[in-house]
Amino acid sequence: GESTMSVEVERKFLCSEDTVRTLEEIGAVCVGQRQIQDRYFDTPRFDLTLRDMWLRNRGGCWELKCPTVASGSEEAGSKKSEMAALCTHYREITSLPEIQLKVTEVLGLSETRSWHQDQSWLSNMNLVCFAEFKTERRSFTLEEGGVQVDLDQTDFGYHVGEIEVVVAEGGDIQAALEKIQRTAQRLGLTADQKVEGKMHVYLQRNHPEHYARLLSEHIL
Ligand code: V4E
Repeated sequence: GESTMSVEVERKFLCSEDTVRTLEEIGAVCVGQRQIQDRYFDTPRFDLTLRDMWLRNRGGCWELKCPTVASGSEEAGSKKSEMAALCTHYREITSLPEIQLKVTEVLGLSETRSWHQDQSWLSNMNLVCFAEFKTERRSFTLEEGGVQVDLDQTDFGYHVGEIEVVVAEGGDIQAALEKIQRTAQRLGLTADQKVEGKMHVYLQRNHPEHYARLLSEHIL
C-alpha cells in the first residue's frame, strides 16, 4: 500500500507569544484550527514503543509511526548533519489492515487473521491504551511547497510548534530537511537544542519509569 505510507519529516520548536505574528510576516497562511484527540496503545510491557513504534487512534482513525528502514544505518554510519539532528522522520502507516499486519509481525504473533474493524483486535494483540490527551492545533501552510507549521497546545498545558514536510515513500528526505531548515531560519529559530514532543512531557509525568527506560535506550 504505497498510498497509505509516507514519511513525515519534522522539527519541533518552542513557540512564544510572537510565533503567530512571525508566521504571518513570512507569509504563512492559517488553514485551520481543530481539536485532536489522541489515544496511544502498546502492550503492558511496552513492546512497541521500546522499538520506537507509536500506535495511536486519532479522532477515530488508526495511525502507526515506525522508524524508517534507513534511519538505523544512517545513525550507525556517518554522523548526522546538525540540521538533520534537530529533525525526526518516521514512516506513517494509516491503513488499518497494514497496521495490524505490521504489529502482528513486530510482536511475533503467530497468526494473521482477518481482523474486524471493531476493537477486538486490540485485546487479541494484548494492546492497551497507555496515553490519552487532547490537543488544540492551529495549522499554517507556507508558500514553499509542502511545508506545514502546526502550533499545538495540549490539555496538560504543554505548548509546542512543529515544522513538517510529508514525503512520499522513497521520496527525497534530504530536500525535506532543507525546506525545514529554511523555514526554521525564516522563523528566526536559532537555538539548536532539541525540543521535547508532547509525548515526552506526557510520559515524563504519567509513566516516569517507562519514560526513563525510553531515554536510556535512546528512543526519546
Ligand atoms: C514519533 C514519536 C511519537 C509519536 C508522536 O509523534 P509526534 O510527532 O511527537 O506527535 P504529533 O502529535 O505532533 O504527530 P503529528 O500530528 O505530527 O503526526 S512520541 C515520540 N516519538 C519519537 C520522537 C522523538 N524521539 N523525538 C522527537 C523530537 N519527537 C518524536
